[in-house]
Amino acid sequence: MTKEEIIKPENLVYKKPTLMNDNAMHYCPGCSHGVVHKLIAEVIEEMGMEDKTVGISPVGCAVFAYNYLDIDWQEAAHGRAPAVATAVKRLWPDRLVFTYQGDGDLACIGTAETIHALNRGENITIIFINNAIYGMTGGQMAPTTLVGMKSSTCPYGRDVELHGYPLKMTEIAAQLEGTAYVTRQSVQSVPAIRKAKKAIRKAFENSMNGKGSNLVEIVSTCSSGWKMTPEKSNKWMEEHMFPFYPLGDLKDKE
Ligand SMILES: Cc1ncc(C[n+]2csc(CCOP(=O)(O)OP(=O)(O)O)c2C)c(N)n1
Ligand code: SF4
Repeated sequence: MTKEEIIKPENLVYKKPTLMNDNAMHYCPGCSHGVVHKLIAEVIEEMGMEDKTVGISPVGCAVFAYNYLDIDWQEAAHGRAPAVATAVKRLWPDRLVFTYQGDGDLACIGTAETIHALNRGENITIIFINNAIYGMTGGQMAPTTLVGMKSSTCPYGRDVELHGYPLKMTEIAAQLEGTAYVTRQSVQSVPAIRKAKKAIRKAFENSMNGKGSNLVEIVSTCSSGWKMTPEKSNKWMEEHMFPFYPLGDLKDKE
């Protein structure tokens, strides 16, 4: 096929979501953030919510999410995204409101905001990128760091005696009365990416249908923080993260 034939609209099988602009992403090669951004853009477009979506961006590597997706954004202070999302959704009930947060943002400094927004049943979606480390600030231990996993602040591995156990925020969320849909997904393979997209769509639809709070955890890699190649990171995640953070729906009120 010639290049001209390939770019004919009838031969097009894939294109970048129109909501994703041409800004070059600052994420490291192999980082899960870029894939999840794309899924969010696709779902918003498919729902026809391009002009009615407000994303609440975090502090962490995804702090610049607003540079890549052409929707309305509000930046929140570290961990406070669910509180900001609560205000935005209550003021604008017709908007699709979601937060986008890493595990340091959501499960450490923002634990209280996360639990209370979910428990209140705010009609929002929380997208939770769990790469088990503080990516942006140099790979420090996070609440979700696995037992034995090395980080810059636990170079001999997380030790339960010293650092306690990893926090399973998604399991906690599933116990809360206010949550409608709670799921754990990943984006390391094409089938996983498809499932994650379906989960985001369901969560966004619930948010618009007044069903309550929704949490979509994406078990992710951080090749820079983990000091591994992107390929090895994916394998390591499958071998070590998935047994502790098993994938699948934890709660679906339907
Ligand atoms: C109030 C406050 N405390 C601490 C920081 C420093 N800080 C910036 S990003 C970050 C951790 C981010 O980790 P995570 O949420 O897991 O996201 P990732 O970078 O891994 O995507 C920290 C502690 C800050 N910016 N503001
Ligand atoms: S440091 Fe980790 S989370 Fe941050 S962009 Fe790089 S791979 Fe992604």
